[in-house]
Amino acid sequence: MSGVGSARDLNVPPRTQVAIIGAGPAGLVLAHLLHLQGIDSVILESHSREHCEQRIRAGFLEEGSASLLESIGLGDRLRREGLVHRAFVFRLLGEDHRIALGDLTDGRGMTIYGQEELVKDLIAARRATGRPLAFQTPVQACSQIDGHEPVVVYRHNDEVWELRCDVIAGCDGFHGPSRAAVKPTAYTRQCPIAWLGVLAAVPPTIEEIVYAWHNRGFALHSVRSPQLSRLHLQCAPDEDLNQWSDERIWDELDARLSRRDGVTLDRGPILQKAVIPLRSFVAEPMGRGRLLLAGDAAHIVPPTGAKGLNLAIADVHALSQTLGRWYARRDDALLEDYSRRRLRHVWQVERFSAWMTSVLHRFPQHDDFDRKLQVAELRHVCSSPSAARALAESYVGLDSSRDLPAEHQLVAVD
Ligand code: RFL
Ligand code: PHB
Repeated sequence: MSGVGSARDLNVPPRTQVAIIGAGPAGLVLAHLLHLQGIDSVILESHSREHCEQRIRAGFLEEGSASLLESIGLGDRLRREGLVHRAFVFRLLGEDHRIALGDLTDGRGMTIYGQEELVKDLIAARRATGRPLAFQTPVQACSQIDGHEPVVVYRHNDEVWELRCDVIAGCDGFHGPSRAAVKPTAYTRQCPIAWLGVLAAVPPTIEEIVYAWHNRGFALHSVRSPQLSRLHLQCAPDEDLNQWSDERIWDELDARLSRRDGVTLDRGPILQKAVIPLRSFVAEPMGRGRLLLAGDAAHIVPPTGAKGLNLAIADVHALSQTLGRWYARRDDALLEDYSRRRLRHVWQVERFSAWMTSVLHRFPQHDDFDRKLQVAELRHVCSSPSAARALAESYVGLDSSRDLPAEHQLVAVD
């Protein structure tokens, strides 16, 4: 059966103030920020709760993201269990160069807390509010976004339903349907490389986060908890995972992360492995009419800079402020300003993520000259205090363009 109305067994009403598509970090944090302002919302998510809570992805939170979560009552477990790192290492031809983030900034660092753990906290917080969060309700289309009452069409149990609202928040990730309704200009850069990402049940051998430049390709040593290591190897975008036994993965990590003193990694069971594409993407504008995009639905950064989750949180922080003002004044120009306000920061983060990606990886088109330039660039940022400071500021998220009011931002002149 198809119908206009609501899927009652899900507790989804036929109308709400803000219809949020996607229960990833963007959708869930936005819902909580709106709840605190007394704004009603419905979250529609295509997957099951278990699927959302088990998806291994990001894990690095900037201080700005962690303190926002804390300030809205979502930071208890994060502060208790998160691991704070105030430095990282560039391993260059087996030689370590430490970037002391804390000393180079105002004491800042990154909090390591698995995105899947954050999503569990966010879902529990949403449930506690009693407001609707519906799983297994894939959205098929967004319509009437240029009018006063846009409509979200979704499926549940082979039935099609409609949800009417004031505003739609497209928080449905890179592959979701909301961006198509906006019809933005897409700025894209597809990298000819990817990462083989691994989660291993072994305490991290190295205490610090290590980014290794190596002739065999890039490798990253990271952590998720005192018992879990997170490791990445540069690979081909069409890499066949069947060719990568656990032993081959550990051997390759040892080869690329090798130190002059010959210390190797402690090995343990590999719990999960996946090929992660490296791409850069920005949709401009980040919305149209009554449909606004946030998080991966609007932009993608290659994972090298650890920024995707932080951008998603910064977007929805700005979006919740925009919606708060819009409900007070009902001026649609405020909705248009959201995109202008965010894009300057988004492009700064794209710049930083593309830079990290370009200096650390071995690209198919690179010749020896390019490789020598990469080494020179890395030596420069490790030895010049001002270059190191600029890198540290971008890494911890002190971009000057973050949250500038729209009137202070550069707008392209046609
Ligand atoms: P998400 O997390 O993709 O959530 C979107 C949600 O929308 C749902 N959805 C739909 N729901 C209803 N109807 C539809 N038709 C729908 N289509 C999709 C999806 O099921 C999903 O639940 O996007 P969001 O919320 O914008 O969050 C973005 C982050 O997930 C992402 O940027 C980060 O994970 C990126 N990233 C990292 N970011 C960091 O800041 N630090 C890191 O260390 C970091 N490491 C990573 C990463 C991403 C990785 N990926 C994508 C493989 C490591 C990895 C491995
Ligand atoms: C990760 O732990 O997955 C990770 C860490 C640092 C990065 C990117 C990814 O820069």
